[in-house]
Amino acid sequence: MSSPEQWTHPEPGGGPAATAAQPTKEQVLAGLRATNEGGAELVELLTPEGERVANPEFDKYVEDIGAEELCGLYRDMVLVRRADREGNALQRQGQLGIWVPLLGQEAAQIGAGRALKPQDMAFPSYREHGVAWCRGIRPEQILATFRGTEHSEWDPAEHRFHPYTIVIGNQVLNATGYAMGQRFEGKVGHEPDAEATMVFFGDGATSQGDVHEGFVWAAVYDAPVVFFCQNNQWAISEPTERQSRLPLYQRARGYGFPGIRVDGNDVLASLAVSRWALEECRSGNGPVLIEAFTYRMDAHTTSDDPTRYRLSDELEAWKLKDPIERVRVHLVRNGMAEPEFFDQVQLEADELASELRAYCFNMPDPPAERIFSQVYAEGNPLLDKQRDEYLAYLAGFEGGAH
Ligand SMILES: Cc1ncc(C[n+]2csc(CCOP(=O)(O)OP(=O)(O)O)c2C)c(N)n1
Ligand SMILES: [Mg+2]
Repeated sequence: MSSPEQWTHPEPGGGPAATAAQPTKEQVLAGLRATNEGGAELVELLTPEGERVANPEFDKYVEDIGAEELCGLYRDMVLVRRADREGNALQRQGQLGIWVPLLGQEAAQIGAGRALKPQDMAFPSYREHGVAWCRGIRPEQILATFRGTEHSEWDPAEHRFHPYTIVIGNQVLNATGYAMGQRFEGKVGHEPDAEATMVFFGDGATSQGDVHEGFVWAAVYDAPVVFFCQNNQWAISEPTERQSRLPLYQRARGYGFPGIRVDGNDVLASLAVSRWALEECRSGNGPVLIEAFTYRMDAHTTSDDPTRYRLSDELEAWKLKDPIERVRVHLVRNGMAEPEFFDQVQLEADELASELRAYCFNMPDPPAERIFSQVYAEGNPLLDKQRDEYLAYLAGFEGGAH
């Protein structure tokens, strides 16, 4: 549906606003840009008040979403939020080394995750617990990464979901290379088996060279990759408006592929736009950049204290745009779900939380020698020596080496 013309030539009259609002004098002096408004270009199908708004371009991508399917998306979001809150609590209880909260980004992730087909490949950063859920990964399988006992507890090939990447932006290169491979191997353009790749990264990651390089390579090789940027307004303590002079999705124009901004707190819009973008890629029209405009409602990680750098009224304003609440209101107002449904989901969330806790408390400590045994595929004399020394050292303690 997209043509290069559409994206590379500005519309008469200036086209989409370069910035969502005029910066104030103070912002100009501080070098800030007003990118923190959603702007008129935002694709939204469900308002924060739970009203369904018609969208001639994107409605057709969610035609199949009736009451039952919307209830399913609601359930997904409630369950991943609950697992996320439990992960946070487990870190506070000393069970995990760190936790990276997804709070507030449920709609962006569930919409994108449910748009993926089994044959597609996904590359997450470290906050994509919602996408992991959609790829059939149990929340328990995420714990080990944050306990520091496994690099990844799932088989990336089986789930078509790469291990978490902590190095900012790096997965964009991996995903672009993977998508180039999909094209070279002829996996693009032949329905119903055509494949695409989707890669997840943050607003801050767009300042990394890896992301720029990924965009360039994907563009010149027409790689079937959807770049899914969750603009949660913050890169740790750095606000988005300090990182870009224009809304992030507009950067795509410079690379020659479509960029689109979606309300990342609207699960329906995220699903519709992601389906469109993946379809573009599977049929050979990739790549596509999606900017999901959302908000990180919790700290960057459990090691961070956001009260040091942002005001609480910002969080209060975003609470009114809560991704789960708007779906609940919509379901209730339109008689699409009975009170029993909400009770049932609540019950399921409680069960999930208690299973997650029990699993975490019973996780075995890996043997100390594994630090050495998984470095090289074959033996290494220097490492063997270090291992022997270390195990002898541990054996000197009461209880010995584990
Ligand atoms: C290459 C690299 N540089 C710096 C860091 C430290 N770091 C960890 S998270 C982060 C901010 C990322 O922000 P964003 O891309 O917006 O993602 P978010 O955490 O908001 O989801 C930084 C700078 C890192 N992990 N990797
Ligand atoms: Mg961010």
